[in-house]
Amino acid sequence: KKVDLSSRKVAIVVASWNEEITESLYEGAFNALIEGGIRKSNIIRKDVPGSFELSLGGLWMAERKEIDAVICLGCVIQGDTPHFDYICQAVAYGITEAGLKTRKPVIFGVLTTLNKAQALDRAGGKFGNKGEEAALTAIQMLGF
Ligand code: RBF
Repeated sequence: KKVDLSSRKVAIVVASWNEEITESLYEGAFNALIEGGIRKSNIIRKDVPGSFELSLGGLWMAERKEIDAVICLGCVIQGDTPHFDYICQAVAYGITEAGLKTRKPVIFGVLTTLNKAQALDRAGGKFGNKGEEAALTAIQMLGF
């Protein structure tokens, strides 16, 4: 049974770091939301500089009364990021906290890969599109 999501509003917060990859994640997420019955006019995009800022950007969007779910998209590449573990841990924790604080689904759509090739494989490549998966997760949670 399909839930009616036509009046639900979803925010997508996109990190600009590794933009080529996060744009693909965004496309995947956007298309999956439309496919799932979310209206184009009910999808609100916001950009933040890097994945680290997804925590606060995601929280700000989740705090908005009209927003029902938030999808956070980013890409942290280990080879380029000496403090990879800190950023990944911080954003995982921050996104968890944003969801629990606001009692809304705040979805973790952050790629954490060893290199760019692995990221491309997961952003519309041979392992699918994790942005799309994040959107399907949001849709499932909206139907909870
Ligand atoms: N942000 C990302 O989303 N992905 C990255 O791979 C990434 N690498 C970074 C590497 C360094 C050395 C620094 C200083 C920042 C990096 N950031 C990355 C940005 C980070 O998420 C955040 O925007 C900045 O640290 C400012 O808070």
